[in-house]
Amino acid sequence: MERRSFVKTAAAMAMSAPVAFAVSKSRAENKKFTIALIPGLTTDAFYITMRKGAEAAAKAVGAEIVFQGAPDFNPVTQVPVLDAIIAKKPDAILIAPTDKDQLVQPMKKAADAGIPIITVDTFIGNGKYQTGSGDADFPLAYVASDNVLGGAIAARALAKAIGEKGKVYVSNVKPGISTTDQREEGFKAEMKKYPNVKVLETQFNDDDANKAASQLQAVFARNPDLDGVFGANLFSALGAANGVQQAGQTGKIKVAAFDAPTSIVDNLKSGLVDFAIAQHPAEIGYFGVICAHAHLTGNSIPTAIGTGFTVIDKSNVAEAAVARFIYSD
Ligand code: T6T
Repeated sequence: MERRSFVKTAAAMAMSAPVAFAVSKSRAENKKFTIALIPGLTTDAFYITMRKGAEAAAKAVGAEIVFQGAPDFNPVTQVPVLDAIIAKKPDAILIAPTDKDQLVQPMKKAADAGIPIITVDTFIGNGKYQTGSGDADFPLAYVASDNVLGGAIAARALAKAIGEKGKVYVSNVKPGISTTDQREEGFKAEMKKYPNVKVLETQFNDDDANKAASQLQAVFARNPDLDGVFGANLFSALGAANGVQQAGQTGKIKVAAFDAPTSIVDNLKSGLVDFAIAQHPAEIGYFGVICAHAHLTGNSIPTAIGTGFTVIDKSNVAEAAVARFIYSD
């Protein structure tokens, strides 16, 4: 008798529990969440394209995106933007932290305020989240390109372009940015496989294309036998290519570009740039929002999502399936 009533109660609970869960879950699913997206900087075609992907996902799940960032790629200007966003209490924050270390404490404030935080494009700490180790593992997920692989792809293609021998260097932004650090790491590791290619000292340009152009000319002045340059992000590549053109070396100094702004089309066609490694920033924005929304509606999410690359050169730049990865302005 006792046993029967226990079974009955347990059965009744089992019946009612999913109903209660379904009600609260569907309430969460029906809520219009506000998801903030803080880019590395606002005027970069890479982040403009990421925003489009984020907006597309937000439309699909009925969320709202607040896009707010700084005018330059710099923790000093990004942290006040983050603080202002935290004060607005969005339901979740997607952020491309502009420094691996300097953004840890400012982002922790968001996590401590109960705002779920996901990093897109760049990471903090070592990029391994939810491990229970270190002080920078609190973001829920990292959605980005595999930047070590991207650097290795650049090295292989540049080595091929220069006949696997000669002098090259990396035009990079500044140390401390996870993405560009990893690209340089992947590039140098892969170049070790080409014993006849010498990698000269890296030139840091602070994300300033003009500086990257002058540096190209200075490196060329010191090394008239310079064969190639790897521009490790959009402004580094654009600047390095301009430097090659200003030095009258188009086609002679090979340019490997990371990122694919619209100007890349003309640069590939004219032979100023040999190939561009396009990231898929719209995918990063899209899946960043999907992750945030999944978490907010009670679903588990992966701690890392890798998005792809498309290598664009003169031979395929006109193909629609390739050209769709050129960034929006
Ligand atoms: O290359 C992208 C991005 O991945 C990197 O973190 C910073 O620079 C860009 O935004 C291009 O300018």
